Amino acid sequence: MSALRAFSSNIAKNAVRQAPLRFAPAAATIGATRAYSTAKAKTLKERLAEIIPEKQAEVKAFRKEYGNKILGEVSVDQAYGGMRGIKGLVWEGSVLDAEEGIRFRGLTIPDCQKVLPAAQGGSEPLPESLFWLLVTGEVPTAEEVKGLSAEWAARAQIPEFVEELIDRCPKTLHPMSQFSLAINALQHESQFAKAYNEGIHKSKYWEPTFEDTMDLIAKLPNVAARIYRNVYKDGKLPAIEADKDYSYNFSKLLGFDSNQDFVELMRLYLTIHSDHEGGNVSAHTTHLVGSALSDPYLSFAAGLNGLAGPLHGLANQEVLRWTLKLKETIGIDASEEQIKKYLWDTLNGGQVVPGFGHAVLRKTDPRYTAQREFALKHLPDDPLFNLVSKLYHIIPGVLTEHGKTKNPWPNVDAHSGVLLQYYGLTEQDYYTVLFGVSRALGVTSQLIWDRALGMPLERPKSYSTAYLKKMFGAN
Ligand code: CMX
Repeated sequence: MSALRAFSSNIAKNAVRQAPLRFAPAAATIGATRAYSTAKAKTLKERLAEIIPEKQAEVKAFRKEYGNKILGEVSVDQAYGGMRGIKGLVWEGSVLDAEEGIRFRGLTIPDCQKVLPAAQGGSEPLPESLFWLLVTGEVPTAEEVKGLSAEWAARAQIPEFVEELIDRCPKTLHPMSQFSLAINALQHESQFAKAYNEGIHKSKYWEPTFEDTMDLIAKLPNVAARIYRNVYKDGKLPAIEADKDYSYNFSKLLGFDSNQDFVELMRLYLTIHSDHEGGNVSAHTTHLVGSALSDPYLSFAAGLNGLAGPLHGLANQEVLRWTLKLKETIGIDASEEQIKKYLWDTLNGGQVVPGFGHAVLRKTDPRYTAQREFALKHLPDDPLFNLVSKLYHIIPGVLTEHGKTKNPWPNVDAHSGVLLQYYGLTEQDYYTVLFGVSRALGVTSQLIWDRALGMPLERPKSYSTAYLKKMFGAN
């Protein structure tokens, strides 16, 4: 029997998250019906193997009829201006609307909080369920998510030489550099690289890409937590628990599992930082490098290096540094006037206010709002959260008056630090590593589709200024 999986907000409202219900997000690009059976839950790979031929046929038919339609023109300013607004990428997992923010396979963050399976006793979505959604376009059942948690736990161990490599890094090497180094070293295990060397047929590329992706994601907590323990603690790590979810295990490796609220924060954090369509630096880089058929480890490591930039993921570290400096300089109870002066000093010093502005968004980032709501629920009286709230009410006005930024509203990075501080994860240089663990879910799920859809080598055209001038007859 076939079950209609049309998503509607009405269904979402009534969704029982632990029940085996299926919803197809409105914007999902995968077929609208799916055989429903009570048989044993399929693994993600089994489900994907069913979906891929349908999607390949859908894309082929779409391109046949609409392949020559025009997406847009490109101006000289856009070529010099970071390619803002140029429509030239396909990204299946999520689409970003400038006003509304991100939708994962058609679902907003509040939708995800309603319909994606949570942990027993918890209320935030499990990142495993988000990964399933990103890869398949379908809301998984609780049973399917449990299977994925178990699979990741089973694949979590990292080779000894990678442990030694991390252990040999000086504590002064930035955690993101250590992270990138370790992911490059994990490439030793790549099934895609091995299969390619052995002459795998291109129609099968997606399979070792999927295996690498699953291994990579599974191993991230052991890599990331080892860096944390080495740099900030005694270097000793506990073992992963085979029957626990990804976020619990990651929290345990970091040393924060005794606080259920922290584990819930990790589930929310790892879910909402995962994907932000394809044009942002980490996503685009991973996709670009993958287009050369570099395996998922090499591709993701390249994306991480972009995430480590202060205008991208590193901003979450910068926000906390900036906020703590403000607190130190003018006090946590500073008046609105004092805060405004501090802001103008930052702007007049030729620096950006970290955590505010966005290349695409033009409203408050819903990822900021989700974290704010978490804070209102779990730490409403925390003095630093109250300062962040105060800044939320003051900064957009000052940035608007400053008149440069196209978006004066906060982005995701403006809120994460204060939550982590509250639970005792105070080492802000480490924050981008957490972002990176989450970002792996989004960028690697796209890599699977890149290979399944036969995406070619990416190679846009460039010109020199001299050539452009000649093109338009400029002096
Ligand atoms: N503070 C001060 N000035 C800002 C600003 C901010 N928060 N945001 C933008 N501006 C300035 C830009 O630097 C630029 O100035 P110039 O014309 O002198 O070069 C001008 O406003 C126009 O920029 P824009 O078109 O609004 O923004 P961009 O698309 O160029 O850049 C971003 C977007 C995120 C890099 C920018 O808003 C910024 O630097 N924000 C602070 C850093 C930050 O929070 N980054 C994290 C983003 C989310 C993420 O990727 O994780």
